[in-house]
Amino acid sequence: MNNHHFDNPDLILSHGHSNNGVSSWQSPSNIALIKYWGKSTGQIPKNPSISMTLSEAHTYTTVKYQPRGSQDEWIKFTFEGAEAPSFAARIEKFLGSLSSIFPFLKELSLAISSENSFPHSSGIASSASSMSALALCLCDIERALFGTLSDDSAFLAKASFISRLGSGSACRSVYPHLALWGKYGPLDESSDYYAVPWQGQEVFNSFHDDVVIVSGEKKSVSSSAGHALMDTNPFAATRYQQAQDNMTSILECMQTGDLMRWGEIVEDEAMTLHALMMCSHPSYILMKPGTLICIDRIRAFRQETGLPLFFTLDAGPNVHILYPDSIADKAQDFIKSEIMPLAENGRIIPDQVGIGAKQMV
Ligand code: 2P0
Repeated sequence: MNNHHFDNPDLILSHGHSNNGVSSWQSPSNIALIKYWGKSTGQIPKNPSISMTLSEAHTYTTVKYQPRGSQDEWIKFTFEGAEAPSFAARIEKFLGSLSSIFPFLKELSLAISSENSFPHSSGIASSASSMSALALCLCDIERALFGTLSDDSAFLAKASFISRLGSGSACRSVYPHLALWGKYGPLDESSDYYAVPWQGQEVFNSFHDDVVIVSGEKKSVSSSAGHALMDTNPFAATRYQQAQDNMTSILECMQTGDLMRWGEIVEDEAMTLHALMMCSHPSYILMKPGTLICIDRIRAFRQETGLPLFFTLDAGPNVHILYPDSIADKAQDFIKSEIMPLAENGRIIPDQVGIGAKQMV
């Protein structure tokens, strides 16, 4: 298994067929519990990661395709109803890079439209949901035109592989509940090239993730730049080993349902991610003062109540509050009274673990 595994020169359209069609997919965002931070060329992760698939935060993408005439544009892209040249350029580059995997793309003209369920400038990353939605449409078009990928797990593995090439974390978005990406020795089916589904105790299938928007500003250092800074981080080797060890522990917790130990690992991963940013060269900080106050209040609440309510962080200042559905009432009372005042414009986006991507047309 390598990067060329999905290359297929046979996927060329025969002339005389109409080959018009449409594919629409909704694909969610995901939140990493064990973080992907550091990669080699070709979006190969330096360590395995595992995430919860969300449901409310998603991208809805439609791709209409038809045979391309000599005068036709290759790709027309609209985001939320308007032309979006910076996204269009990224998508065109991405699709151009897939010519050996989907040779038929050269023969088609594509009208791609995309929208997000979550507000723009909310600080919620959209590359995972948008790249996975597009990848699912492309695999679906292959399936419609060539009758390939009829097996659901082969379809999702290829969609995950293509998503990864668009944005690493996107490869985890296609599966329900939990997805593991990156070679993890004890799990034979794990791969650096695509994510695989993972099933824990039932409690993890309905976990809440309320996202506290501490700041919706564009962040000062992109994730791509952040990954690159791991190459010179003096703690990199220790970090990659820690991720392996944390993976072993968290999978155990998800098999036994040990929520308290689970939360300790999740918070350790969030803190490590941001500590790695702070000790990069050059150093940078993505947390804001409000991030730290949220963390303090979450830990105090847990200490006082003994309830399993935890935080994690993405590569940004916003705080993801994680708790099982069984304590939703108490958790939400706490969030409303103690956390809401720290959110920008009181904005907290409630989300919950979901069932993964869905075909719409
Ligand atoms: C993750 N993040 O595991 C980690 C933790 C953010 C914090 O992967 O360069 O947009 O497209 O592969 O996936 C964000 O980086 O980076 C990310 P690329 P991506 O979710």
